[in-house]
Amino acid sequence: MNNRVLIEDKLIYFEDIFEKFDCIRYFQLLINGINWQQDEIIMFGKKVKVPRLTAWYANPNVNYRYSGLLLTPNKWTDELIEIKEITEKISNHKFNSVLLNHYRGGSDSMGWHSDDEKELGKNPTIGSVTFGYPRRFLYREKNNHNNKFDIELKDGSLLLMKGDFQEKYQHSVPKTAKAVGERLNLTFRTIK
Ligand SMILES: O=C(O)CCC(=O)C(=O)O
Repeated sequence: MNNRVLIEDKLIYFEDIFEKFDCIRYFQLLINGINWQQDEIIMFGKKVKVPRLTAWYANPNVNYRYSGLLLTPNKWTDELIEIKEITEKISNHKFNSVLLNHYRGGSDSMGWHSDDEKELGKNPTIGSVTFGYPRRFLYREKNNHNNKFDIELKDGSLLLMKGDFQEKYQHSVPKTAKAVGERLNLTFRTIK
């Protein structure tokens, strides 16, 4: 397993935390077994569909609020618990929830944001696991948008965001015109 520090104490990238065989197995189990939904949010007074599929799995009564949506938890599946335990071991942190994103192709995306909701507390540790087709993950300083970086998140990788990363930086997964395959992303979180 290779690990690369992108910003000291804030952003660490681990390549190949899962074997190829497990990447394929988890990808199939998650695509078919997760209760995917496409939420609608209000933007500039209009209802718009979120440009990806999402799902929220968590311990009982662990709800999550973002973009005006209240997510109530699905029950953990066996494979999500396995992936969570591997992520916990590497990050040395316990998680009680996961937000899943399914990018069906290049026009599915995630806009600029920080995971800084109150429920996550100060300096949250978030473990972001990728299965499937690699996509570019961009991050930029909140105070200086020209200070922008990117990293390609590969199949079977873990990106650990911690310390004041959410306070100081924003991140996004932009649309792409390239012919890309499907990608699943799991962000393990600890709701207070
Ligand atoms: O898909 C990704 O790599 C990013 C996901 C993300 O930013 C989020 O769930 O908040």
